[in-house]
Amino acid sequence: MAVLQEVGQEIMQWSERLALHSEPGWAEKGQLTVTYLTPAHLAVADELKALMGEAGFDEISIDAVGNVVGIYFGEDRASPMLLTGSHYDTVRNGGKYDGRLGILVPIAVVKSLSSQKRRLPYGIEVVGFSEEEGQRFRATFLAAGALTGSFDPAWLSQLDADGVSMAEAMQAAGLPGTLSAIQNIQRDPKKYLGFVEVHIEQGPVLCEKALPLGVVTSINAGVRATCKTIGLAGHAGTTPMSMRQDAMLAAAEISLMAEQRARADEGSVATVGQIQVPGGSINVIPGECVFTLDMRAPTDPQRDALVTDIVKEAEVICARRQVQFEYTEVMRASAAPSNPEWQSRWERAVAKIGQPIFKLNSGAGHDAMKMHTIMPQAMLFVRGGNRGISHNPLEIITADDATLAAKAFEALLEEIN
Ligand code: HGY
Ligand code: MN
Ligand code: MN
Repeated sequence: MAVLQEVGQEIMQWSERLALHSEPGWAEKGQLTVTYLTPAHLAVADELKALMGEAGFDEISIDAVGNVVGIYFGEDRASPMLLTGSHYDTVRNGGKYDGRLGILVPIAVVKSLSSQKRRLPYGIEVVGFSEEEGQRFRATFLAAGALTGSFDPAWLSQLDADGVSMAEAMQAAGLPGTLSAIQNIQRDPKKYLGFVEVHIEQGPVLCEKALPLGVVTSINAGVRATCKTIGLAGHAGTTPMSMRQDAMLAAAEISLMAEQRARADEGSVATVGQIQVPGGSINVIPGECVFTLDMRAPTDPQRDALVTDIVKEAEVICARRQVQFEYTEVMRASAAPSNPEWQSRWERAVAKIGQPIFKLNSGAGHDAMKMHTIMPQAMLFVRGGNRGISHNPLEIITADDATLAAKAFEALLEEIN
């Protein structure tokens, strides 16, 4: 197989091309926000379709949940497929490489194969997953969920911040927006060799080790929840401190408790990413506070203990403050250990291109953890610059590391026999 020369520059250019599309209110500030089925999201899907066309894919389509699917057949169209890809939606004011790098690297490798008119004993199916971040709707891993048969029908009637249901958003985007159409795109694992995903590390380890690539051993388990504390709104000037049922202070105490509890474990994390006092006023004691909890750990039992302890202590805090506590779990994902054979294929591929083999687990969630539920999977991490910062516009990689990722992917293909 021809060695991919400096394809990294092209991948960086493609990343810039996708990053041209951002949502109003963010784009004007030069910030990247692309959430599920907005006009910016649809524009990115079109760009991915065009890139796959330029790369010589045999079949390109957009499926019932907005995934962009490119197929490059093997020697025989009936050959089994290697499934790969990542997501193209972003968090608010996110980075250009989270998810997208994992779509662009396999596109670059298929482009190289196609330009050599080379066919492998298996096909390659690249999926640009339309939704992984759970931003517009509380439906995380929605796209991978559709492919694995775990799309929750209740998601279709979920409303976004503007009161638009997911089904309406789908229909407005030209998608069927029906459960039957979504169930039709479930993948039959028997047709696939497995799932591999290239992704930026989104952490500081590879940067600190001065290594361009890392092989993922496992993806951490996670739970996300929306919470509400309900106290009693009151006059900020006349209500003595001893007579308050301050919903925001309860939430604040819960946040600090969650931080302390997560610190108590090796590898556990807990984050309050959103918090607000709906309809609050500067001179009113908050009667209500809504906030989110994101809790993760390397194993399911450690995660479950973290969640149980935080919820139990939150209830104690609220009882003491005479505040009600409401907790709604919106996402639960089990830890996803890499399939040993696919992990060792990545290790052999990294070694083959002359890079050190470094193994690490993933604190971030990925589409691979959903695909894990129906087929063997393993991931390759690419070093992030700026100490691996991510979910932040400072997220950055180098063209050289992107080239190495493409070469490792190409070498992985040679390991499949
Ligand atoms: O939150 C995560 O771990 C991923 O970036 N969606
Ligand atoms: Mn992300
Ligand atoms: Mn991601």
